[in-house]
Amino acid sequence: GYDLWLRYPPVEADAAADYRASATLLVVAGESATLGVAADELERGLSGLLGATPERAGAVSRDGAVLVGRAGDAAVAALGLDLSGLGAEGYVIRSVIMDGRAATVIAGGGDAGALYGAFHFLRLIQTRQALTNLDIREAPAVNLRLLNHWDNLDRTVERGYAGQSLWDWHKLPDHLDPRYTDYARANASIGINGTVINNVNTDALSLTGPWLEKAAALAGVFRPYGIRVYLSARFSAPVEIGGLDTADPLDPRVQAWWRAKADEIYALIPDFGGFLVKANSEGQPGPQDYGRSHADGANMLADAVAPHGGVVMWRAFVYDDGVPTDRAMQAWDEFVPLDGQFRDNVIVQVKNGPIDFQPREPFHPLFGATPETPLMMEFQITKEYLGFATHLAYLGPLYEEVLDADTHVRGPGSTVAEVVDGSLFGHRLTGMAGVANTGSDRNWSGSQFDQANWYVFGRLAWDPGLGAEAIAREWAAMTFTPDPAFVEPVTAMMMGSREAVVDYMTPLGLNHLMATGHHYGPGPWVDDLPRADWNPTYFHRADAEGIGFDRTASGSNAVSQYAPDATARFADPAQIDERFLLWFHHLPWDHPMPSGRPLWDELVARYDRGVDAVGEMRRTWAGLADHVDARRHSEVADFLAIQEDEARWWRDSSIAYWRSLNGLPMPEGHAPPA
Ligand code: GCW
Repeated sequence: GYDLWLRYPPVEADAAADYRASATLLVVAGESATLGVAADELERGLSGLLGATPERAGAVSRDGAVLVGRAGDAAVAALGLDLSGLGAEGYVIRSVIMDGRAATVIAGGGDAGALYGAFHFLRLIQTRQALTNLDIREAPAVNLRLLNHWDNLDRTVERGYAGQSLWDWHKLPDHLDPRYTDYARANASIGINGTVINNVNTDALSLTGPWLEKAAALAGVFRPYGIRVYLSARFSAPVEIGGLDTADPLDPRVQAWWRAKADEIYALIPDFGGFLVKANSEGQPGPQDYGRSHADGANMLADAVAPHGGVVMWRAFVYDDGVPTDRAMQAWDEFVPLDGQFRDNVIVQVKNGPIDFQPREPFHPLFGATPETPLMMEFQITKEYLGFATHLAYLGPLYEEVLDADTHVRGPGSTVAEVVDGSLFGHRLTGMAGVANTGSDRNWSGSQFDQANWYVFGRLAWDPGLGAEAIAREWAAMTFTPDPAFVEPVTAMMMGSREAVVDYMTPLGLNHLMATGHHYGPGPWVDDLPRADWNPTYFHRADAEGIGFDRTASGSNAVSQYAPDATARFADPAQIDERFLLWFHHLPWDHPMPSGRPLWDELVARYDRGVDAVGEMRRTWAGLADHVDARRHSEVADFLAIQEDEARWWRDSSIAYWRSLNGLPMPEGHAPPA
């Protein structure tokens, strides 16, 4: 699994000849570190796929040349292609005639575009598409396409299920593990252009000289791949490492300290991206400790990095059990009043849903609620609440569901994707972050199929319109084999996998029912945690009469944080999409469902459906053994067996717990759980 989707095994003999005819020569139109790695990747990919390394040449001297370059390179400019509006990261791939010879040109607006184009060209072969009559034009939908690593300085990874941190801090900066280069290649291949290398629950030490040198060494490896390094910043660093007695953002000494710190960082890392900040959330320090607002805190850091072109990504994941309202409401309550108060180089980073990376949540009500403030999406790639690395859950449908959700803020069709790509309110600073699932495991992600979640995050950040299914198909073809006899059933299996997890863990809008702390396995009965808003009982509110969290006007009224049309839809149990039912409503156990069944029977049916779906996944995978090497096949098969056992564990223990409250018999025809 080490090679991810960049395996480049030989294409079938009958197809290879045609491909070879379209890749006889490799012509690099200019010189730069990035063009160098683009050419190396083309050479590596083409020689693997086609069994013949294309000759490198200075000019298109025969049919079938591949020319890679940037808009400004003479050989590219001479073609007179329309390369306007590509930006540095966009590219075109065109079949052209040069000096009477057939060639393919990969032309980037700038360096990164050329590299992305090279990966796209290889992907065409990896997914067995024709190389004739190419007319491809691509540019990314959002500017900041980042991984967020929750990696600690001791190499543990918060919510990481794939071994230790990739960053071997102890040996940095003197030893550069070749894996850093492979990490950069993988990210560049899916358009990721930045990485926040340290945890948002951060240690101020990461901003001290020795650690900055380590960060600079990583930045040096990533730079040719178009990837910038960012750091999580601890708000109280001026006190902890700066010798000040305050971190008050309005104190001139604090402001000066951060400006000097930014200067120090930029001297080491000239293209440093900026800071990510978790403040006044789950015990982290922040501006509110000094009676200041999130805007005061963010702006102070923004002013420090602005002279260098840096940004501040300020997280909106805030909640506090001292606040009497519903936990789902707090971010909106704190940030909407600050709309318009942030500097131009601040972007507020919002989790996809209002609670915390659950198997299913409605979209976060902040999306669309801050016309003056750009918001970036934060998805979780690592599966904290979806069974870690042992449960197979392809997250493409989750990401797509959120991006396609309609906020209704500017009438129907005002999707979350349009908030995030800046088009709804005309923002130029845009972004999407994914909490990484990478680690030192040989297969990077802790399981073969979790690689797909890294992949789909990058692809959707590049183009939210690509579609989770098309991306699954692409990934399966590249990672295993393009044989449709494999790709089709695996794609279907992947596409249903997240819904299976929802069904056996948290059906019908239930959420946050996982066991304490680690969040693995069921714990809906837990009600004795030190903070009320951590208890599963806080979230499901089940009793003898009914189940669900009333977030309508008769309850917390969190539903009012959405735009009126969305609110109307969510607030009415007859109109609401039943996938969100118990998120917004507390209903009697006999509430009639669209299926005609009472709620209790429907709930049990969903648990069953989830367990059955995992059984079906096991059977599908077992039937595909001939298409996959034994090592990867058996690893996936083992994990699916674990998943099936644990899906039953979730179902049976959840049903037993609900019955202890409602005293209801099992629905007709259903045996009591084991
Ligand atoms: O999902 C929760 C996790 C914490 C995490 C926090 C956050 C980094 O359980 O481990 O801390 O969210 O996103 O800040």
